[in-house]
Formats: sequence, C-alpha cells, structure tokens
Amino acid sequence: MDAHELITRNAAEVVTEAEIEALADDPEGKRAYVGYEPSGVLHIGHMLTANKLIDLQEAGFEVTVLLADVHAYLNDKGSFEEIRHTAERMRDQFIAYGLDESNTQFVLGSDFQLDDDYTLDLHALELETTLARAERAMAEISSGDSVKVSQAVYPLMQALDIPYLGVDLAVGGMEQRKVHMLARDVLPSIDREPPTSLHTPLIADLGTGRGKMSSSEGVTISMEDSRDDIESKVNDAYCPPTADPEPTEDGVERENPVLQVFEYHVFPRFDSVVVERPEEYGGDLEYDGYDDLEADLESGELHPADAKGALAEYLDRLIAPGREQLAE
Ligand code: IYR
Repeated sequence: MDAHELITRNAAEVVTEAEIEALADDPEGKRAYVGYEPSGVLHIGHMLTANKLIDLQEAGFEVTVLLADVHAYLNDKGSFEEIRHTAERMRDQFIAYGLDESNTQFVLGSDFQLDDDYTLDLHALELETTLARAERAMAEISSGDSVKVSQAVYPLMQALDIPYLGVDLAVGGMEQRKVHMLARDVLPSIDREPPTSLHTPLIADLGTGRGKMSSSEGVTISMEDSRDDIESKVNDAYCPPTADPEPTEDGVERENPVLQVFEYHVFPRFDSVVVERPEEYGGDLEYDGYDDLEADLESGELHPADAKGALAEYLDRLIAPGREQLAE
C-alpha cells in the first residue's frame, strides 16, 4: 500500500485533499497527532483513531499522542488530580494496543498549555472568536447541557495545540471537525498556518446500529472487557444481513455496526480474517479484505451468527495485550 493509501484509507474526510497529497509525497519525518481526554480505560472510540496513527507510522510519520488533561478538566471530567492519574495509565494501554513505542511521543497538555506564551496566544484567539462559533465547534464534544465559559476556551486551546506541538497533521473523529475548521480560520490571525486535518468515521452503537458508539451510552467495547464480555456484546449486536439497513420506523438512520467494526477495526490490523464454520455448514471461510466479507453477508453465504463469532475472536485478539497490561 502506498503512503497516500495508508494515510487516507478508512478516513471519512481529509481537509484538504491537496494538502494531504503534499504530505503523502514526502511523509518521512512528518508528524501527526491525536489528542485524547484521559478517561478510565481505552475503548473502541480511542482505538479507531489509534488505528489511523498506526497507519501513519507505517507511512513514515512520527506520532504525538496528546493526553489532554487540561481539556478533560475544562470538559468537567473530574478533579485535576484524578485526570492526571488516569492519563498515566492510558499511555501504557496505547502501547499495548500496538502503537510503535519508539516513534510515539506522549505529551501531557499541562506540560505546555500553562506556559505564558501559550496563555497569551490563547487570549489573542479569544479576541478573534465569537462565543457562538466556539459553542458550535463544541456541539459534539461538550459534556453536560449548559454551556460554561470553559467550553468556549476548550476549542481555542485545541486549535493552539497544533502549532505548539509542531504537527503537520491533526487527526480526530468526525466529532472534532468543527474544532479543526475553527483552527483553520483563527490560527492565521496569530500568524500560524491553517492546519491539515483527517477525520475518522463515527461508528454506530453496537446494540442498535443507531447514533454513535460511545463510552457513556449504549454498548461499547473497552480494554477492560473479558473474552466473555466481548462475546456477549457482539452476540447481542444489531447485524441485519446488509451493509445498508432500513431506517427505523420513526425514521432514525441505522448502520450495521458488526460490519463497521470489521471494516474499521479488524481488517486494518489483520492481513486476513478466518470465519470458522463446521464442515456441515460449508467449512471455514477466509477473507483477505473487507469487501468480500460484506458481499458474503449480503448474499447469505455468511450467516450473521458466524460473522459475529469471528468478530468476537478478532476483537479479543486486539484487546488481549491491553487487558493483560491492565491486570498488572
Ligand atoms: N477534543 C478531544 C480531545 C482533544 C483533542 C485534541 I486533537 C487536542 O489538541 C486537545 C484535546 C476529545 O473530544 O477527546
């Protein structure tokens, strides 16, 4: 796979395509980053952007993981002490998950976000940004209903992180896109380059196929899950025999989360996937890529129950190193 393919595979969007092409032409030594609010344990949402970081490392990039302790604090995720403690544990889980340790720099937000220069630049961005714009940028990130001043500061700090960390590419889920667009608009006002960004898709809730899979609601997979937990969650997952399910009766869009997890979590990390089946049901199936598995589910060649069995197996393999690390 060439650098451009590695960088863009499974991305929902890149901003802009021309800027990504320039990075793909000469990726060696370029730096990409994702920021994470430290939370208890790595879950499938973190793992989606982590997969992209692994792709980028393979393409020649260096990677920074920002453990965004100050951002978590501003987003009301607990006391600063608690958040700091969690951040330390998360680092080890990312390595266990498969990030290349020799080429991953872990940075705590509080290591540079409390410096004088950063604070003054932040105030300059505050002067450039309306409250309404900051609030819009946070629509899919903020916790709680009422808007606090901290939530207006948050996206401006996220914008400022990009030049302060010296990165060439900002990576995040689609829920981060409005922050990155805000960054493109405001950073030039303090003589900084508008950043290039890449956004990963949102995956639907495993149980219902609706909305987005998240750690706070519905069913998700985390590194704390035992093999049995994974099996029972995947067994109960919504998996019609199609990649394009009908909306619910009241018009809510649905996805097939079992297929999405195969596409975005399993195939990027394994060269091939074997679905084990007894001889009487046709014997094992082997897939070298996602499209063939999707086609077989749609044609009826692959039964949803067999697809789920394989999904639980491969998710367990992805999670096992982190689970062992957590048990230490
Ligand atoms: N907004 C992210 C956390 C975050 C991301 C980046 I990229 C930063 O520079 C700072 C914080 C979240 O929702 O988890």
